[in-house]
Amino acid sequence: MPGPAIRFRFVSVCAVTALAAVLAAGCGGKDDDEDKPKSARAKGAATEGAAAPAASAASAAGPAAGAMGAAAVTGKIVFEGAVPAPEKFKMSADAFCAKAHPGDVAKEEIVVGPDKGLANVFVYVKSGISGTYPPPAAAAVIDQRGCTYHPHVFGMVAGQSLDILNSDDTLHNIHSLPEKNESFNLGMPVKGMKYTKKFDKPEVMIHIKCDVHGWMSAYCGVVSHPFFAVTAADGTYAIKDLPAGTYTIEAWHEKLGTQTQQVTVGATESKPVAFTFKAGA
Ligand SMILES: [Cu+2]
Repeated sequence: MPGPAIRFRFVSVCAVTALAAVLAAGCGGKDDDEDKPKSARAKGAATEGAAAPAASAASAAGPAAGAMGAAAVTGKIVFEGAVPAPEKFKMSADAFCAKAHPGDVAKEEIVVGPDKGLANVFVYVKSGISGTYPPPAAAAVIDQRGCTYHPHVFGMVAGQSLDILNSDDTLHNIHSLPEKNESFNLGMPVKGMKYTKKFDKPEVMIHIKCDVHGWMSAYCGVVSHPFFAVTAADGTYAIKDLPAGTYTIEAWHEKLGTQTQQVTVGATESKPVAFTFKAGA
């Protein structure tokens, strides 16, 4: 597919964004995803779900479409040691937010559930995946609701749409702070507003914040394939539909850093990979 048409559309989007938003940081006309030709992505879409013989199909046309499989990596991530008391704050700076949360609010950072399960850990296959995976048609969603982000930590496939909602009757200004992707900075003054954005390149993690409410914070992991998960309140996660292979699994936590482990799974195997995080480690 020709590059110029894509670039023209990209520049137009930036121009519209600049008019609509306070600032369009990063709209500098960078080339759009040069290493993943559209033809390869289209090919991936056509064969997604099939047990494709990935490696042998690689040719001058580009990398082969990635296969979906029936293996899984699952586990529980725990916090070891005394759980630090969460920092507390008040939302009194904004009447709407204060009404939604009249008392002290605990910062959503180190969230430990029953049996020491650590929530909000982004777990993904860091290496070992071959082939290309087109982004899913369905958008990921982040909602500004009750003056917090829902979800607080989430994952996306590069190129997937992100629907940004404001469910609050107050102004939010959602501001992404990527290093490899285009930034956005969008004022959303009206309840029910929606923007749709994309991150085109893999990047773990992208911080998202609100310029109006300093306590609002979220993190988005963008990967080149669909093999990621976020731990639930009890610290458990599951990465499913993996092809057989040997993988490096990385677990990321916003305050506790990252850890990696290697795992090998057969075609229909499900293997546990557990991580333990400690404060100050
Ligand atoms: Cu806000």
